[in-house]
Amino acid sequence: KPTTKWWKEATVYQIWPASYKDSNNDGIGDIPGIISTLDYLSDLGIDVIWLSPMYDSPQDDMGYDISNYENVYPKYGTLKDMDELISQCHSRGMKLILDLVINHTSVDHPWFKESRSSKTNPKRDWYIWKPPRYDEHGNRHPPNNWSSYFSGSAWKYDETTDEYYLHLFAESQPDLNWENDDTRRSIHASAVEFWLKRGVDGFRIDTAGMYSKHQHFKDAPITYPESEFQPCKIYHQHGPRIHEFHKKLAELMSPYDVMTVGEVGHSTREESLKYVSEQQKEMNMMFLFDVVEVGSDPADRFRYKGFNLLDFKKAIKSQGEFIEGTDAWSTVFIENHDFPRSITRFGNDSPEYREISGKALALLQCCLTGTEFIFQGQEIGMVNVPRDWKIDDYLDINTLNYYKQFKSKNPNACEDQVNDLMTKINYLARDNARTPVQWDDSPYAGFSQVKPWMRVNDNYPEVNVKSQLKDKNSLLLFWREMLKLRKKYKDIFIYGHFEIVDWENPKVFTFIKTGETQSAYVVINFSTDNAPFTLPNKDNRLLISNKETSSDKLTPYEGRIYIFNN
Ligand code: TEU
Ligand code: CA
Repeated sequence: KPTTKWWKEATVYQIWPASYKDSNNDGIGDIPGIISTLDYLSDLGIDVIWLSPMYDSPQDDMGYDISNYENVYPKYGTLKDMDELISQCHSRGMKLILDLVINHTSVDHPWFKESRSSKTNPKRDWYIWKPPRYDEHGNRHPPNNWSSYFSGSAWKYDETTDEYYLHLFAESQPDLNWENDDTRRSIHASAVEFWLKRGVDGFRIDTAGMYSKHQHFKDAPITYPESEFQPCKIYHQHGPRIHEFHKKLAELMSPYDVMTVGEVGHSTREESLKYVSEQQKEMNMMFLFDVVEVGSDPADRFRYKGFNLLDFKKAIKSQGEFIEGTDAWSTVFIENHDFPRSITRFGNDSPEYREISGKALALLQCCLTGTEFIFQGQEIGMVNVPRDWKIDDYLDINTLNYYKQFKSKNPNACEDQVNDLMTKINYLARDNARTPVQWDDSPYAGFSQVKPWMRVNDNYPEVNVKSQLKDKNSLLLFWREMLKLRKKYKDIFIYGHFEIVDWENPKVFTFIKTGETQSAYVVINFSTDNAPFTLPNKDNRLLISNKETSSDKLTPYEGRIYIFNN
């Protein structure tokens, strides 16, 4: 039986500060904007806010390129605003966790500026520098064939010292060298302890499996023969010293009552347990990508194979089940800032089914074991941007690099090919999650009174907070109710045992959650057809449904929860 902890039972809400709420009408979200909505979040049932990077940054990768851990990006506010946010959260019984981005910094961080200045600079070894490789014609090449997650080589040549530095992400995000003791000590003091002392309640730990690189820096095996550069996860994910590094981070946090959730993405059960088993004393829980990557190729986010319910069931099962019978803990999430909107991907974003499929997903998510995470706008059913948006409407460096790479490899691409590319981008780009939150139906959706930094999704007149607060049948109020039920029946929903009943059914998802004395029998129709389903073979009562029907078939996207005694 799992031990109870506040962070296991918490509902966490992720805020993407640039797009959340603009208080001073400069078109960019900010911390005072967040503060102005804390009652809204508290009414929704939120216990913890996870704030995506609000640190000082040139914003090449939306703040995941940090130039100063100990200050706030001026357009978002000041340290004083952060103190206010922390105390306003606490006075409502809510908590605040920050994004801990310590695999890399920005090129603008003073540490990197020193490091790149000369080979003898004391901070040279704080980043990962390697000499060029030359071919038989004397042409210069990167030290190995590793590809960056954001397209192209993972190495950038720097003229000043005639060497390359490693950047697993953007060129402007050099990887820190965790092998160096001073580097680690400075990361601890600047990124971790500085904020713990200011009162934050924990961290979402970015790229938590990547700090320890294999030191041989060999060429990666060929995954895509047509490409010059190759995925290199095997040489930087779960590396030799990663658990030593995490144990130290956890030790720094141990005097405080904080929660940690690591972004790990992919790992085997055995590997996962090393990070999140309680006795390992590393992280409390982690994000695995089984569910958010259903249908896509983990090595290339824009290669998509399509959604089917069986894969989805498998992903939900495997992402949650690795903790069964252990002292570890897991997470439940179907959206974040790196993935497209869940209704578009797993539900149906046509006007007819948007709301009902959103409720089906809310119902599902609130039944699953682990700490619950909701991404801003998910609670009102924000969906992907319209297909007719042009490449200029997309702003994410990941999208734009991919587009540029396509254009340079296919200079003569015909219209159909470009259309195909735009269809993939529209479906899978991170930008889909990053449009301004739709607060009301005024111009710019009540996010701001001026034109926002990023285009607002065209559907804001139909999809917004204000109208849903007034409508007792709205998705927003359904979320509120589901979050309450999740806590009321927490031994079933938060801590219970999960069992899939109908693996082979391509339309309906049926599962049982077993609690201490009662269980839930959950049926959800993931299709646009009326679908037959079976009831539990025990006395039961309907706990909740996302639709007022009582037919013996499930209507499209209808979901129901029945309760029975064990
Ligand atoms: O993402 C790291 C990560 O694991 C990537 O695979 C991520 O899925 C990315 O979207 C690849 O397309 C984290 C942050 O969540 C992401 O926003 C940052 O861009 C990245 O780190 C670099 O800091
Ligand atoms: Ca602002």
